[in-house]
Amino acid sequence: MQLEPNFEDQRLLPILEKVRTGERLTFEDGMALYRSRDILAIGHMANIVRERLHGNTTFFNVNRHINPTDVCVASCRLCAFGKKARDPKAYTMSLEQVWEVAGKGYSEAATEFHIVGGLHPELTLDWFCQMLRGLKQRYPRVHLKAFTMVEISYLAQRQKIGIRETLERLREAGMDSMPGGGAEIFSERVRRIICDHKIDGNEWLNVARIAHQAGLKSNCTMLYGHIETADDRMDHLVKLRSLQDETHGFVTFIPLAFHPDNTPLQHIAKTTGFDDLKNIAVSRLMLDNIPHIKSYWVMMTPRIAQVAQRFGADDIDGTVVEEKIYHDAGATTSQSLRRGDLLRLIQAAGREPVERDTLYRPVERTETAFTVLV
Ligand code: V47
Repeated sequence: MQLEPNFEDQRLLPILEKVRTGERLTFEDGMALYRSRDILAIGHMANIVRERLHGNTTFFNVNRHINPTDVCVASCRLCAFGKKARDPKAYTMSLEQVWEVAGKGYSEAATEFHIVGGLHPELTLDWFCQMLRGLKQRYPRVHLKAFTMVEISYLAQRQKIGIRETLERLREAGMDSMPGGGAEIFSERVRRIICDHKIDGNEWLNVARIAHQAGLKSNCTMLYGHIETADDRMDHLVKLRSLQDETHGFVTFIPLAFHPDNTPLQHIAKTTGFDDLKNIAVSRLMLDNIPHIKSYWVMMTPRIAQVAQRFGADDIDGTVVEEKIYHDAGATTSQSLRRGDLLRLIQAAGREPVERDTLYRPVERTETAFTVLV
């Protein structure tokens, strides 16, 4: 029996009809969703799609973030993490430190290292290849999800070789897939203000396209809650959807709320729970060809990330262990959650937790070991 929802915003009813029949939503539909305050109606529709795709499952993983350096040649106004090399607070790990840090700080074996960092003017492609090789040697069963499209473009430019060759060399050294960061928002007007030193939106999409064509999977993100408009958000989502029609290489979309503290944009108010849930729901409804929507607990707080599991999200990210990018920007969440904490959050939301590897294969775990079930 299908329950008839009681929509406060009757203008959303034609969208409900499309959701029910699986018809693709248009840019204008997306704008109607962003304009509406009927969060329960929007969440209800996103939940229909989420349950159609993933039933009652919520995915999580046991992962560790590694940020080899915060030295960055760019000075993006959105960022509190990047530092100039001369800054006494800046750090760059040695290869040995990266390999050592990778093994620290969690009680259960991680299945994924999430590796991103600043655009360091001296670390070479060869250094990063050595880093990956050393990680694979020491942790052969751990998936290396490494380098944003922005880092790839910078490494290629410094090495004076193409994107494809840069990716091939990193892949040969052990890179298994790529995270979704650095996309920010594709609008050039906004990028000029929040991240004018970064590659433009087209180049981000172009690197993603080349990576996918080379057989690499990646995630994608959108940074919201700064100076962008609803039009900018919709434009970003529709561009990701178009590329995905072409390549099918995106695995997960992660909406990222801007954290203003310690950035030159710290006068901007933080996003609210309402906005965070709406972005999860709207992205689930618009990105009909991207399999997973992640509510990243570090950014949203565990509480909102949990509720998001009923507003379109099917993933809550992982144990993380050591998070720097959001914590430098004033995040008050803890740096790490234990596997048991994630299980409790998911179960309390009435969802069934499934531990996954990076590519969403289920993981079975005993006290000391894990097996990826293919
Ligand atoms: O690339 C930087 C953003 C990203 C700030 O792929 C900021 O599974 C908010 O991409 N406030 C890093 N955001 C995080 C990221 C990510 C996280 C979890 C999972 C995955 C995945 C990817 O955070 C950066 C940038 O887009 N960022 N500074 C800030 N002040």
